[in-house]
Amino acid sequence: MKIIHSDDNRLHFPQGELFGGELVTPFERPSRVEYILRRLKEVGLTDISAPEALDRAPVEKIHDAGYLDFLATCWDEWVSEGMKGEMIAASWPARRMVQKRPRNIDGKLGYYALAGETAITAGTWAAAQASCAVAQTAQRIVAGGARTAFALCRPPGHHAALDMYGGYCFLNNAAIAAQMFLDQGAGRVAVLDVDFHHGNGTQDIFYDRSDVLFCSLHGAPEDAFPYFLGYADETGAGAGEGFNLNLPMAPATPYSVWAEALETALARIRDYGPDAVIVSLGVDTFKEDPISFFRLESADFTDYGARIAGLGMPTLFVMEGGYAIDDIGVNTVNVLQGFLDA
Ligand code: SP5
Ligand code: ZN
Repeated sequence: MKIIHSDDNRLHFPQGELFGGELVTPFERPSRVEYILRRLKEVGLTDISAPEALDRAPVEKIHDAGYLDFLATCWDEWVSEGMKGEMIAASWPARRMVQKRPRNIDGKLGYYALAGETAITAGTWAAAQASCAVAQTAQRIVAGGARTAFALCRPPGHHAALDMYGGYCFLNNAAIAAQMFLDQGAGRVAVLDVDFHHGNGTQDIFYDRSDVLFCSLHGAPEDAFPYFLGYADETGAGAGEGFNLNLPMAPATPYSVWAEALETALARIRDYGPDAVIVSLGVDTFKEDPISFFRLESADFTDYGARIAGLGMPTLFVMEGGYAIDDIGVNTVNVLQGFLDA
């Protein structure tokens, strides 16, 4: 299987993530990619290449122009305002406040942030664009007739919405890839989000559309980030009614229960009959993940990779989360091997 990866992911590595009232080394860090690459090579998945240049057109269909301009210019503006640290949002347009973009850089930061844990640094925009190019290049491989491809994206994307970053995400790589399939002539695309966290960005982007089915398995919003989206009663709106499936699950959910939810999602995807499936592949469902609460074991990742293969559909894997770094390589590659060996 072809694997796409960019060293430019390293350009995004903030020193601080706001966690428990402290600034800690971010869970979402460059070594995640190194561990995955090492494991890919160990098992002989060595068809790894760099991405082609970013195509801006599908990015502009998924994200707001003002938001993209903000991402491109915010660091320079922050520095020129005399700020000393990394960009971390601290003020939001909360309930009963005005949803207007301020002129002040600190205000703009809160306007475009959906969470405060994610810092922006000098290299963030370059890394986010490289990550998106990785997804785009892998998308073209699947669109060109390959059974599958793996976009080893970093930073991840599924929390990024039309005009919001956060949850370590800036550009919604999976959503942009879905848009590309449609622009190239696909009638329907399914996004299967198996990251521990709800893919709020992807859901929001396609919520009122029927040409993209979004199915997500995740920690219940009462208990898990992003907290403010991901309930089971969010089923789509307008033309998109019935094309959003949320399967939230409780703390300590074991694989037996998770796999049942996966079968529910797979049945919905079969029924939908998409031309392609995009898997938002987060392995933070692992029992040792430091910020998540499901109980999957490494062998379970192989098992569910095979179940996804059972769809028999062209499948693009797009890397999202996973923070148990010692095991991230094995768990990620197990999904791919489970798929390939099915
Ligand atoms: C792509 C992705 O996986 N993003 C996840 C972003 C999560 N950010 C907020 C984490 C808050 C974690 N609080 C967990 C407490 C654990 N004891
Ligand atoms: Zn996650």
